[in-house]
This record gives sequence, C-alpha cells and structure tokens, in this order.
Amino acid sequence: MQAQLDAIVSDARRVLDGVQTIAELEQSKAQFVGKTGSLTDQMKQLGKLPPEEKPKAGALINAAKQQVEAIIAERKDAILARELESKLAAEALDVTLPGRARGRGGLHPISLAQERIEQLFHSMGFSVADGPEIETDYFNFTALNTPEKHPARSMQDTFYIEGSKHVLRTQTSPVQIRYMQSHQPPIRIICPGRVYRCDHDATHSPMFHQIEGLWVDEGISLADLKGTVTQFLRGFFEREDINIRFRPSYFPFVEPGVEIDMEWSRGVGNSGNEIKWLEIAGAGVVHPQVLRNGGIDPEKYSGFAFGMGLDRLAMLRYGVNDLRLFFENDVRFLRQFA
Ligand code: 2NL
Repeated sequence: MQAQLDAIVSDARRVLDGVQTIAELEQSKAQFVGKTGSLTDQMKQLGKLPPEEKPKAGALINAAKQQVEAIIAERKDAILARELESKLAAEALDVTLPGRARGRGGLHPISLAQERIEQLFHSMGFSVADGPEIETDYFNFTALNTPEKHPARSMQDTFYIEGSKHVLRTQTSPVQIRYMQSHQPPIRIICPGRVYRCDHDATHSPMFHQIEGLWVDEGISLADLKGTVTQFLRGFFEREDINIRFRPSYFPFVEPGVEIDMEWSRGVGNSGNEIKWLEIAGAGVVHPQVLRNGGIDPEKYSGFAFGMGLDRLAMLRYGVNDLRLFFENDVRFLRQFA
C-alpha cells in the first residue's frame, strides 16, 4: 500500500509541477483529491480491509493526502506570485520619464482687452456694473428716451423675444439705467458686455461687445468727457500723443450728442504722416429725461455717457484685421494671445 501511495504522491508532484495556471491546477488536483481521484479511491478501499489494519492504513492515506495538498498549495502560491509579477511588469511606470505638459490656456483677446479697459477706468475711479443680456423693452429703449417709432427699435435691428416685451439688449445702456435707479450721484461706472443686433456681414456680427461709461455728479460736462476719454485712450494704446475730437451727432439719450474721433497718424495701419481720424465712440451729455428715468434730479446733477465698440478697440490694439476671427474661435488664432 505504501508503494501505491508513494506512486500517487510522485505522480501528483510530476503532474502539478507542469501546470501553469490556477484553472489548470484546479483541474489537475481533481485527479488526486477529487470525488473520483486516486487518493479518494484509496479511502474507499479502506472499508474492505480487516478492522485491525484500518487505523494504520488510514493514517498512511492521510499522510499521503497531506503531502499532495502541500504540493497543491505550494504550486498555487508559485502561480499567483508569477501572475502578480508579470502584471506589475506590464503596468510598470517609468517615473523618470518627463511629464506630459498640459497646455496653459489663456484669455480670449476680447477678454484681454476688456480687462485692460476695466483696469484703466478703475484707475480713474470708475466701477464696473453688470446687468442682464435679455432686457425689457422699457430698459433697452423707453427709459433711454428712444421714441416708440425710432428706427433703432425696428425689427431689422433688434432681436425681439417672441410673445413677450423682452429683447436681446442692443447696447449696455440699460445697465446704467438700472444702476442710476439704485444709486445716487456721484456715479462713475463702465458697463462692458455682449450686445445683439440683427446684422451679419464682414464687419458686423449679430453678437458683439460694447463698453459704455457714465459719470454723473454736480457740474460734470463735455470737458470731463474729453479728459476721461483721452486719458483712457493714451493708456489703452500706450501712446502719449493720442488726441481726440468731437463732432456733433445725435443719439436720443444725450443732448448734445457727439461722435468721438481719435487721431491716428502713426502706428498700426498707418505708416504715412498724414493725419487720420478714426471714429472710436459715440457720447454726449446725458439727456435730462434719461436722468429723471434713472431717478436722478437733472436740476442738481449732470453727466456724460459714452459707448464704444470693444471688438474694434481690440482689433486696433492687437492689429487684427478681420472681426470674424474673434468669433470663429480657431485655436491657431487664439493661441497667439495666450
Ligand atoms: C455708440 C453710441 C452711446 C451712450 C451711448 C448713454 C447711456 C446712458 C445715458 C446716455 Cl444711461 N447715454 N450711452 C450715449 C451716447 C452714445 O453709444 O455708437 N456706441 C458704439
């Protein structure tokens, strides 16, 4: 019997040494310790032995079984260790390799220009005011003294919101009306933001950006407007030789109204010596009715307001010759500003 058991054990060692995976191991171990395995067979034979031989034979079989189980366990450990090793090798990370740099990103040129403008006006005591892009007809037109039949209200210029009294704001002036209604002078604010008009061609986008400014206090005049805008433009273009001129103009919310031109003799877009004037803003003395609509007494206070195209200022500042580049968001263009 001992010889038989020895044969089973060495058979087990030979077979199990050859298995490479846990699945194979489970399969192979069945032929020794499974229901029909050779050691289980030996156990079954035990019953046929005379009673006095049973204990000794049983002990021998158990010893053999323990040996086989030890071989199985040993093999199992070896397979698991090898599997772990190859998994680690496959997932190995070379910590000495250089990292993959993530692009830093950057602000859109319109945002850069806006931040610059906010800083410059901030240095002259202006705050930045904000308001909704979807406005009521009242704040966008009526409060700004724009008559019911004024062409600016026409369907061709304004995006009306169907079935309501709302419009996409066509200027940022409604922010200033709202501000006046909640503040008393001295008021010194700028209102940058998106505005919308039904207009789309090479030089017009249906969404564009505007900066409006408002200064209301006792005794504010066009002289203050001239000083403020000149100081701003000199800062924005970093040139001390910038001068401006006023031309009479008309806007329903100011009286008198002016168009502001900037002298542009040298620099970007002009290499000659002739004097060129670039239209840069619309402005004027705030109409008394507009002050009243804002809850401000026009007998006591006066002020100036202006509106400038932010996109155009950004084009001049950064030498961009096509407005559409700002809105196409081609990263090859945008990357130049990052
Ligand atoms: C333009 C013209 C302008 C204003 C905007 C304004 C705002 C208030 C009261 C009075 Cl609350 N005026 N804003 C005044 C004149 C012109 O913009 O062509 N902008 C690009």
